[in-house]
Amino acid sequence: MQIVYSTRHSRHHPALEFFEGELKKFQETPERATIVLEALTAGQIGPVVAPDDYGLGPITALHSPDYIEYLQHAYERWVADGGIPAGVYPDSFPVRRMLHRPTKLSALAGYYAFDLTAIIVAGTWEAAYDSAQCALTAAHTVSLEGGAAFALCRPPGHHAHADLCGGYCFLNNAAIAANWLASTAGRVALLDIDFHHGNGSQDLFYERSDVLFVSIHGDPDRQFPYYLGTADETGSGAGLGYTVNYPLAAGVADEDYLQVLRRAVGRIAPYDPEYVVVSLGVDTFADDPLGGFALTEAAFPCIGATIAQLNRPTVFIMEGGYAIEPLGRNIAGVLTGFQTE
Ligand code: Q9C
Ligand code: ZN
Repeated sequence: MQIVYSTRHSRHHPALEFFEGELKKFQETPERATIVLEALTAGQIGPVVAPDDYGLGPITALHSPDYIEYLQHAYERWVADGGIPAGVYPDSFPVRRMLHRPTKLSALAGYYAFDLTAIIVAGTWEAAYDSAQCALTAAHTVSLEGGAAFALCRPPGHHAHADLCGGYCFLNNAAIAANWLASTAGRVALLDIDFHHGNGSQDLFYERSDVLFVSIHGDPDRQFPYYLGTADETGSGAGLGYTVNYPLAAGVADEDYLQVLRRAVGRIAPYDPEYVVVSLGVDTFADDPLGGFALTEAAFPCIGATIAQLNRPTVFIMEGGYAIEPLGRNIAGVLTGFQTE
């Protein structure tokens, strides 16, 4: 299958993030993408191509123009305002009834974010833009040729809302691809198997029936993103019944996880989607520093094979996975399992 990769991801490289009460090394590193690229190349998964440029249209179809304008210029304005060169960090958040949109950059940063991990550096916009273009290129290929493609997206996307960054995400690559496919197809299924709930994707499609959102993730009562992702969130309005969440307790291992995945796939099949988009995070792996499940390496090919049973044109979008050394093997495992099914 085609692999879409842009070298410009490396322009997004914040040094530090606030983690469990301390400033720690930023975990969503450029190395993540290069290690996956190496594993996919070594495993001969398919040809590697650079993304085509679909412009801003498919991005602003989901993200608000003021948010996009903010992302494009935040860093230069921050530095001009006397901010530290390390990156744009929010200082406050407009929670609940606090609604004013301020001009001071550290406050505007909080206005457009829901946590402290979506740090904007000089090259963040270019990296996020290309990440979205990788997703669109993979979607376009699959719409022309069928089969499957893998977008090696970095930064990831599934936590990003229409006008909110967070969880290392700026532009919602999977949602942008799903929305683009849905504009010509009647039905698209977005299956999110990152360890964390895809809060941004859920919110973007919550009132729509043309994109079925199905997510398996750590129970948000204990796990990031905490404030969304419970089983009783099922969509609203025209979208009622088109959001399906499977929150799981910590410690879930291969057999139990695969059983839930089969149930999720069984939920997608009768929807009869023309395309499947997969938010592919492998932070479900036992040793992941940000995950809480107990999946072994052997689970990942089974995950790919289970998704293949839908037998639909499928776009894989890279999301999380922070155990660096096994990251490439685990992504390659899913794609190989899918291909050999
Ligand atoms: N102590 C993705 O996998 N920090 N994002 C959680 C928990 C944010 C993960 C802190 C984790 C975001 C795409
Ligand atoms: Zn994740």
